[in-house]
Amino acid sequence: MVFLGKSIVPSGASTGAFEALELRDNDDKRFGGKGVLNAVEHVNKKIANKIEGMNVYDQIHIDEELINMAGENKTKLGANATLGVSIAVCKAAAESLGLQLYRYIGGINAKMMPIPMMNILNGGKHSDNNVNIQEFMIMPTGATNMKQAIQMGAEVYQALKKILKVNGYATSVGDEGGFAPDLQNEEEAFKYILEAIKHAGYEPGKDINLAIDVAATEMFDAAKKGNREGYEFWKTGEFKTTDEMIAYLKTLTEKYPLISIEDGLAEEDWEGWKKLSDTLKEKVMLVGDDIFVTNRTRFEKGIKKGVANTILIKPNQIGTVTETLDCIEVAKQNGYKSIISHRSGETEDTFIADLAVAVNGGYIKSGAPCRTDRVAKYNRLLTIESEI
Ligand code: 2PG
Ligand code: MG
Repeated sequence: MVFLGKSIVPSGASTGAFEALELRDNDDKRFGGKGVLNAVEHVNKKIANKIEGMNVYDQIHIDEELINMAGENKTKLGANATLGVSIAVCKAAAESLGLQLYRYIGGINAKMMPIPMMNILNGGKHSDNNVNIQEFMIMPTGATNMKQAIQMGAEVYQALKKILKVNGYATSVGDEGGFAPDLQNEEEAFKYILEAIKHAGYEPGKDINLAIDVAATEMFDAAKKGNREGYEFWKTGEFKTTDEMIAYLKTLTEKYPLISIEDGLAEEDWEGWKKLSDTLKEKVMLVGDDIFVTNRTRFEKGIKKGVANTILIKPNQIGTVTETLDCIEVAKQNGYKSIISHRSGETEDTFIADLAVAVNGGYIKSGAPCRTDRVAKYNRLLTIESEI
């Protein structure tokens, strides 16, 4: 019998400098240089030659071959090539056993539905508006199950649409399906989201909490372009030093029911991250995305330094299922939380939904309850919930 495993890999707009290489052709005549013929050829030739005939259940050794062949940062093959194969192997294995993917990966202990972190207002690199913070998310922490969580999220999302409209703002959406209006400032985003929560009949801070992804590496890079070291809110021009950023983020946690801050500082601002962690680690989830890039070595460095308390898990930042699972394992062993995450450039592939349940991860970030690429993951979670 032949069993098929198929996967599609995502791509990010605000990528960390330390992510594994996403191989693009850079041929200006095709897709503006974004073509992936070379990566596809690596899958069909080099990788196929190597792994054909290997045991599909031996994910670790197949991934080991991919890691060895791809070299440092997966530059020889592209992490898009290796991840596509790695996930396809995993899916084919599950399929051949007649098991759902989450059950194959997680075994009999896969049982915990993650809390969705729904990005309902987009800024930063994910939109062309004037909002500097990249993501404003709602977390339906008061929901007792996924069905209720999705309902709460969708109701708040629709309420936010009405409120923005009434206030004369655009309700077109950004990369992750959240609204992308031009606002007076970031605080207005919080204000309207809180209004939307109440309008939908929920209590902020009780039924629903807030999370942000500052994506501060983008701000750090913007400041650097102007020969300054610190953080430039590049869409509106304000500048903050690391200490000022920490103070700013602290203020936000005092003013709003904010329970999670991702990338509050830049990917190489380790000292700043340490200070930020000492200031807020006990109070909120401090999520490392660009600083850790789902890379065990960088993550372990952070753990040693006492940086952050949560890791964002994006399989395509590292390029194999095994390395992704390793990071989640390291997080568990060190008392860090994991958030399984999509990318701003997503597809209909729902691997991350199964992964989140398989590892009892606790959290998933998959955008707004809008646009099929985002909703597909939430729908998959609803299906999984009905099974378990
Ligand atoms: C992030 C992600 C996903 P991107 O920064 O966390 O929300 O965005 O894929 O653009 O890196
Ligand atoms: Mg991020």
